[in-house]
Amino acid sequence: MLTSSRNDLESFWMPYTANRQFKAQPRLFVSAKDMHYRTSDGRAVLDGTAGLWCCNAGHSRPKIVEAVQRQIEELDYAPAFQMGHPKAFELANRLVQLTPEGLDHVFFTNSGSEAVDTALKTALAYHQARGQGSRVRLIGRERGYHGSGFGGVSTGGISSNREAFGPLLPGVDHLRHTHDPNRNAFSRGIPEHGMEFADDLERIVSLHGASTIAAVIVEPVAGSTGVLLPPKGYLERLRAICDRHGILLIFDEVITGFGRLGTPFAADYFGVTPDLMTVAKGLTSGVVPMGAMFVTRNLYETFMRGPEHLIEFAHGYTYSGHPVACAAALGTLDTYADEGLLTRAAELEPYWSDAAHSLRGLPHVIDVRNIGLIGAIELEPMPDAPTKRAFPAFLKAFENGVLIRTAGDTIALSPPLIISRAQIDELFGTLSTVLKTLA
Ligand code: PXG
Repeated sequence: MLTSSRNDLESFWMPYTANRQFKAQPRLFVSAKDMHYRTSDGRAVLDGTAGLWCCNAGHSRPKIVEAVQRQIEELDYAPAFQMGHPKAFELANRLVQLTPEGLDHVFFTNSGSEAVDTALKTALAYHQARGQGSRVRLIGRERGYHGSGFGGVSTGGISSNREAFGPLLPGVDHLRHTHDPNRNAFSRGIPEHGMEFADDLERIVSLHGASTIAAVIVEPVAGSTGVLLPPKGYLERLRAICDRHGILLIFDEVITGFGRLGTPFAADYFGVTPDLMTVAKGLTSGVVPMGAMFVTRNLYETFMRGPEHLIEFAHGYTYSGHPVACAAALGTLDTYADEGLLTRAAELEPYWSDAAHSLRGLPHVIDVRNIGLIGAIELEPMPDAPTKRAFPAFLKAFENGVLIRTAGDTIALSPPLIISRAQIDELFGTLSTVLKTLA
């Protein structure tokens, strides 16, 4: 039995966690069902964040649980290289029915970080295969998050994730982020102002030359740095500039994929189709680690031109398309289909938006923004102590039975897509109580 004494917690070096602070005052979940976690001291906690933006179908859902249990008994593992198993092909076929038109080939990974590194490598290798090997630059965006691999950290734009790790990948440049609270505070849905931020790409092309640029990677909606929305027309403009200059556009849909915005993918929501798309999280509703990269037929076929006995793309993972992950993903897709979850956020969006914006006017609230089933409440930072205001809100909400996330001084909400209206009320009701008590 795990207790909360300091010694029991010492060995595990926790990811993206203030280890000493956590271990002095631990918070442990021991079970979960549907919309709730249960803590080690027996309290139910409403999941306002779908775990880490991943449990889109809710927790311990029967079809997913059964699929995983059955799969482990039937086929625990099959070699991923030079061998296959039926569920990987079945899943690939199911997924490309769901993805935006044109994205019809899929490469499996085990996480979002791996999906991103896979996409960046694919972009480079694609240009090389077409005789445009000078296209080696990768363009990311300030405040972007693309996971923790070197590719994702290099194209990502979070200084605290970058500064300890040396020069990272060479030849990377960044667009400015699109968060502009002076013009867009308290937007409902897509903000009006800032389409012109996309023109940063033209400036980067002018600076380096289009013939040196392989790809641009952006999150359609940036999650990790506090929910940064694309202004009206921004993604369309980015797409047009990429087309003009032969640059590949990569959408990192690790957070936005699988119904978060009320459409299967953000590409559907915005009507902009990238050349490559990365997903993870909602692919298995967080049950088994899995990620994926989707590419267009043209991109895939470019790799398929050499001698047939040679490996076309020297890349992959021991667990690419792991049978248990594939089973979890198939059970997840069934659950999404049975319950209409990939479009449910669209039905709930007006209610969700009203609930979120009801927090306007509470102490320290300087912005509220929302899209699909994502909400963000930005708090005014304490003078000289950024991030210190929001974290106590996380702790107090947890004490009051609600799980939220904080990114800097922004509270981010992204519940499972099965949330009820009454639970939306509970989530924002608790948050409102908490905000009134903050220093
Ligand atoms: N891309 C994006 C857009 C992400 O949001 C990753 C890649 C990396 O995925 P993996 O599976 O390697 O972790 C992510 C992950 C948060 C939070 O609270 C966000 C993520 C992970 C943990 C916390 O914002 N995103």
